[in-house]
Amino acid sequence: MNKKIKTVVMLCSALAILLCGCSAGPAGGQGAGGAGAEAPENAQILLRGLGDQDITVTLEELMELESVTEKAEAPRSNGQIVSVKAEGPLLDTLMAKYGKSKSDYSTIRFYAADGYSIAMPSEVIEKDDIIIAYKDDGKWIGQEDGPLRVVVPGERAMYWVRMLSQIDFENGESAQTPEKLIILDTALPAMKTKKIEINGASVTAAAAEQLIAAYGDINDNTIRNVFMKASDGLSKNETRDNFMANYIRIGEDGTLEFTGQGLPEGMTVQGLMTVNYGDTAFVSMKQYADSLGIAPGQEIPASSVLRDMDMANYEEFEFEGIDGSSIEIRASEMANMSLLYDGSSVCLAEEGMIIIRNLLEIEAES
Ligand SMILES: Nc1nc2c(c(=O)[nH]1)N[C@H]1C(S)=C(S)[C@@H](COP(=O)(O)O)O[C@H]1N2
Ligand SMILES: [Mo]
Repeated sequence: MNKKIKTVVMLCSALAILLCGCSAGPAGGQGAGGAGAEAPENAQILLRGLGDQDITVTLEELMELESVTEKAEAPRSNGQIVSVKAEGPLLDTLMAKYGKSKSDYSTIRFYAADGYSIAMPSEVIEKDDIIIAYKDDGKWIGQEDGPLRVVVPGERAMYWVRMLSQIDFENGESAQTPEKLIILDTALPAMKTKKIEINGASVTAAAAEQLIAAYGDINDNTIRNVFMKASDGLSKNETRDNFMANYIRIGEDGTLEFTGQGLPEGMTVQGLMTVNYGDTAFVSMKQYADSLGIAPGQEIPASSVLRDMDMANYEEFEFEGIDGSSIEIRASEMANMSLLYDGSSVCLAEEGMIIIRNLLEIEAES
């Protein structure tokens, strides 16, 4: 047999084995055979708030549930695309095993082994398939992303929690109607700030806990969640503990960011606009003006600020400056009042005349 013919024969038999493997033999690749086919050991998640007791669910138990396989893509905050072919049970299927459904809860919070966590709001919970994926493209999900990853097709990648370790099922908390609004553009510069290291850079920041100690009820332990919004429309619900342990970074131009040493980057809130803590709300007028496309120096009607901060239902307000000067204004007299943000400070003005400089707070009178 010459060399050429020998090669052809070898190719033919290889092909025969391949064909045979495909049609009759054991499935290659992801099944019993292929590389990396071993299921990860000791993979499990903790479920809290689903029953009276915490529940541990192992990978084996997840694999016994009916699974789905869905291709999904989502943009990261940096514009890159995360793309997966997720395989695993739906959260619905897992919850049904314990006699519960997603509609029993207003918030579902996912935690990961690297300290990342995110609360999924009811709009997202209701409409979307939430997959507890154990495989991506037919392969077990590696350590960096798994062994379990949440995948929510059609939703932003921040909900796609890698290294899933725990799920908390929560009820009842949403942002309260504020009684008091603190103007961060005035409050923060007057606070003791710190230099903290973030990603190797030293930045100026105020401890969230100090901000709350100064303006909110720090001892109110009924408050479990803190609500944040950014000027780009992002809204976040953080546990009180997590909020308190972190910082509000103050950029050179007054831009705010919720951040902290050791806080996973995906949990930072850039362009922080509002914070709701119990019945105290905080607003960055810089960020608020940005979100509306209002240039510095332009008047913003006081009534629209109050409406946007969900404070339109009160009859009277007290406006107070950082120097203690104050004025009471009835809702019916609000038409001539406006807030002026000049790029650094905020004033209260009546028909363009400044009444209070460095406005610190607006309190609803009852
Ligand atoms: N465990 C964990 N999961 C996480 C994050 C994280 O920091 N830790 N970041 C989230 C954010 S903000 C994004 S945009 C996506 C990024 O997906 P990728 O890590 O596959 O690139 O993961 C999400 N899941
Ligand atoms: Mo992100």
